[in-house]
Amino acid sequence: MRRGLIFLALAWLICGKCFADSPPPLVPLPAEVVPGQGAFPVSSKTVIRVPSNDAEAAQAARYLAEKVARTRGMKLSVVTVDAAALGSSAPARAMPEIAFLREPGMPNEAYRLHVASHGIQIHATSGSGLLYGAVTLWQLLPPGQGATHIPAQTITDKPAYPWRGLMLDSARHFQSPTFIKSMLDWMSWHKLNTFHWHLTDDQGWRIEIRKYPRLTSVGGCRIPATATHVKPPEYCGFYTQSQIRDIVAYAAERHIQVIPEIEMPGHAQAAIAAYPELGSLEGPPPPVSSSWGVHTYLFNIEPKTIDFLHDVLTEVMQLFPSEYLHIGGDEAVKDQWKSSPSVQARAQALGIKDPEALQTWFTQEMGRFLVKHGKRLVGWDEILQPGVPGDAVVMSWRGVTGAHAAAVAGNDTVLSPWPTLYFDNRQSTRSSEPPGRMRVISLEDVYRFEPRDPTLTTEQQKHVLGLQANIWTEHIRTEERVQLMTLPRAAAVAEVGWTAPERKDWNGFLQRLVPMTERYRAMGIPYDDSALTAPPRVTTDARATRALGARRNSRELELCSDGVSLLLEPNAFGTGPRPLFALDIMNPCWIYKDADLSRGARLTAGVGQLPFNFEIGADVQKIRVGDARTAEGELEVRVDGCDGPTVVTQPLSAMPAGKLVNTLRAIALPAREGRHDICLRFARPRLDPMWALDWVEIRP
Ligand code: TNX
Repeated sequence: MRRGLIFLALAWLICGKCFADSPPPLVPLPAEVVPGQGAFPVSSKTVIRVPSNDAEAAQAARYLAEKVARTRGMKLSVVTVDAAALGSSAPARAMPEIAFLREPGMPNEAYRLHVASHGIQIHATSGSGLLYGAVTLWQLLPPGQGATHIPAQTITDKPAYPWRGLMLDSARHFQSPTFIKSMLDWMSWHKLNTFHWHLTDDQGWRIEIRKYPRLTSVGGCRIPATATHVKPPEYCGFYTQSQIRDIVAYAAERHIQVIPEIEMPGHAQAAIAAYPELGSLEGPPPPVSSSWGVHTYLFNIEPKTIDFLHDVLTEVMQLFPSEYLHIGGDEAVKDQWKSSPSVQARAQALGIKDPEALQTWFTQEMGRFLVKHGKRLVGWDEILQPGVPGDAVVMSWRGVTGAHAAAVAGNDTVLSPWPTLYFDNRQSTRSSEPPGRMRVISLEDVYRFEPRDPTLTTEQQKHVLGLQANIWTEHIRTEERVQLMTLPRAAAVAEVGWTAPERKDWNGFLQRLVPMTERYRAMGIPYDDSALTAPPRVTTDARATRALGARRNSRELELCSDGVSLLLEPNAFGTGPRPLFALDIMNPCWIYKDADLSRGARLTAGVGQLPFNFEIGADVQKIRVGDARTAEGELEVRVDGCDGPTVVTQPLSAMPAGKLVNTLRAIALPAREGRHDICLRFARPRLDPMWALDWVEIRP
């Protein structure tokens, strides 16, 4: 399969004309490609001409030149000329050249790229159109070295949706400004135009607010949770206002709008840790959280707190020119509001009876403030309640029903539904997948996501602005892993958002992705190649299971249940390799399939510990704990199912200091005829920490 793809790609590159049926090396697929006669020679002598006094055209030209230098080793020069001279005399010039030209009347972001043997012209009305023409032209040049030809053709192109984005969570884990810029750059290669930046959450406040320095000096640091006895160093990070301005300018050069998200009234624990008077309950202030999940801390609704939030938004608005500003609004469980006498009193004074209506009041309050400053409010789909501001944009994450309801109600909406567009889900079952959620959301799953809702009227459909994928980073600790989780799935998001649905074609996309991944490699950007390599092993197939061998890591075992199944790395505070535990935190229990017990067997296992740092509300009651008979608990082994009596129970001892995985003493399994599934779980004395299996080996 892979070889086939590479062959096709090579064939196209070498002989564009003879393989007229093979797809152009473009992602996303343009609206229309019409082949022409001949080819345009590109060499280091090729000149790019832009009209004088057209800064955006110059920017697009420099972008093209810089990309070609990186992936083709050629330095094209950019020359400005009088606009009138540019269009008319181009074909007559001695040297073939590339020209950027403004043409009135084209839709926003649209462009036309005309490649002929004597010259290339990129026409657009908008600056974004000029840039996208440059991106397409760059993609027509295969990565490699030196002079080459581009087959003659005319590409007429425009996007299906105006909102094609990615959300990055920089609160749970922090990424450097350099990384953010590199992400903006590769977003631009895909014609993605919206970067939604999740900057505040329970676990960290990451944007400098001059008026409230404690937001970052206190709210920007947390002490990570750990199961080891070593006291962990603080985890800190925030973006200064000057770094943010620099990032926003870098994005603007790539025609990417940056939409900041400041979470309220929930996901506010870091802010409340910094300024306890913002909280809803009396008592000692909380720490910046080191847990994941849904927290209970909500901002109170005192006028002073509203003023504080207005102040914060004022500074935020000065940094981000985008017309949109995201105020979160998700997962605001109302326990604290319900039990706070002062919140209740204030709600009563406002004439608001129930806590849900109170959140709507909160949203309206912020919406009014933003409108006054020429901005539009964006919120997660929880904001969609009677009374939601009419110009608010609803981001549908609990499936697509929020988007439907918003469009029907006349609100603009953006699709980012769990689980398909949640890139904290792994993309294959391969053992090399980084930590995250265990549900598999493959490249194909993302590609097949269909934003069009046929049950909406044409008028209502106009409210669907587009889509974005969300990269939540609870479990995505490093920048490299952000890349691995995002690419190439972001390419699928780009095509779903850009290409008209009737032109979408999974197999064609996979072929066009091959040159795209060559660009990733040429630019030094890591990506996940699971979709481009052999299909993963299917562990339910008995033969495949046996092929795993006697020793299997936890990803190769089956989980007994799928409550909240995660791939988790322990927090370790050195630089060495860390194990990766696959487990259901609601029920840590694994099945080793198909073990030969006919002559009895020896079971050995490597075990480790993880902190239980999950805020899951009342669900915590469902977790079985307190069933241990010894101080640290026992590993319980059962045969054929997890409900029967244990065949062996192995007491556990405390983890040796400095170790992340401990090998248990071998356990003898009694002889039984044939092959059996072995169930392994831990009897545990307490919720935190959790025992986890790293690997299991069963041999006769
Ligand atoms: C839900 S999606 C959240 C986030 C989490 C995400 C993944 C949404 C609006 N809220 O706070 O990071 O699930 O765990």
